[in-house]
Amino acid sequence: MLRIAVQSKGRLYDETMELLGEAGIKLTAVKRSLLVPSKNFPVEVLFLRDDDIPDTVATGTADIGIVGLNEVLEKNRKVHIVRNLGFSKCRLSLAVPNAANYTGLEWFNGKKVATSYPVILRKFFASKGIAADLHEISGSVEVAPGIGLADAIFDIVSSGSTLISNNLSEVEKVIDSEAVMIGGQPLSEEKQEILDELLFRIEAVKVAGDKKYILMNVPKDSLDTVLEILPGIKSPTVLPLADAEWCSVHTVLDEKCFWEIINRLKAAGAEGILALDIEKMVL
Ligand code: PRT
Ligand code: ZN
Repeated sequence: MLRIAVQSKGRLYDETMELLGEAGIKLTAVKRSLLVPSKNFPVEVLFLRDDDIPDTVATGTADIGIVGLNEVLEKNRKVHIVRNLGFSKCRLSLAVPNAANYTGLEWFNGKKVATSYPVILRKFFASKGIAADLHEISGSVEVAPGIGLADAIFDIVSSGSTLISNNLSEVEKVIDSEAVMIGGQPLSEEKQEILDELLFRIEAVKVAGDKKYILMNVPKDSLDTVLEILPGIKSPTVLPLADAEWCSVHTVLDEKCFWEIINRLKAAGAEGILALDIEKMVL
C-alpha cells in the first residue's frame, strides 16, 4: 500500500482528485476521514493542509505527496520532486505600491516586506545582496502596504487581479510554481512498483491531455495532399468508404496543430472533420 498525502481542501484539491480519478484510482468514502483507501488500487490518500505535506513526506508518514512547489521550497524539508504535474500554476513575486518610485532591486534595501514565504524571500534577497526587513504574516498579505504594515509584499500571483485591486505593481518574479509530486524516504520494492504504475498512468493521462483524435473524409485523389499536411504520430490510418471515390483518414494531433492545419485540410478537399478528446494515450 502506497500512502499519498493530498491537500484536504483548497486550490489543489479538485485537480489532484481529478488526476487520481483519471489514473483510475477510485476512493472509498472521499474526504469523510483523514485516511481513505482506494477500492481498486493499492494506495491510500491522507488528507492534510498543504503546509503539512512536505514534512509528512520527509518523515515517511506518507510515501509521496502532491503539493505546490512554493510550499516545498518554503518548508525546505528533505524531499525530492518526483514529477511536475502542470496544474495550479502561479508565481511568487515582489510587488510594490503603484505610487512607489521603483528603481530596481536596490529599492528594497531598508524596506519592510510582508510575506508568507520568508524562507524563499530571504534566500532570494541574500543571493542579490539586498538587506530588507521581512515581516511574516500568514494571510491577506496584499493589504499590508495599504494599512501601513509594510512597504511592499512578496506573494503568490496568478492572474494579477489581486495586485491590481490593491494598487500594487508586480516588479520582480522570484519563482514559478506548479503542483508537484514529491517523495522523501526510500521506498520498499513493493511501494516503488505501485508508484511506477501510478506514474505510468499519470503519463498516459498527461500525454493525452493536449492531443486530439482526428477523423475526416477525403476524396481519394486528394489523399496524398492531405497526408502531407498531417504530422501524425506515425502514419495515419486510411480506411475505405462505401463511396469508392472517398476514404476516411484517422490520426492523432496536438490540439494547437489542429487549428494551424484545419484550413489547409479543408482547402485540400477534406470534409466531415471530427476532433475527439483522448482520455489516455500510451506511446
Ligand atoms: O488550507 P491549506 O493550508 O491547505 O491551503 P492554503 O490556503 O494554504 O492554500 P490554497 O488552497 O489557497 O493554495 C494552495 C496552492 O495553490 C498554493 O500553495 C499554490 O501552489 C497554488 N496556487 C495557484 C495559488 C494560487 N494559484 C493563487 N492565486 N495559491 C494562492 N493564490 C492566491 C494568492 O495567495 C493571492 O491572494 O490568490 C491570490 C492571487 O491570485 P490572482 O489571480 O489575483 O493573481
Ligand atoms: Zn496552506
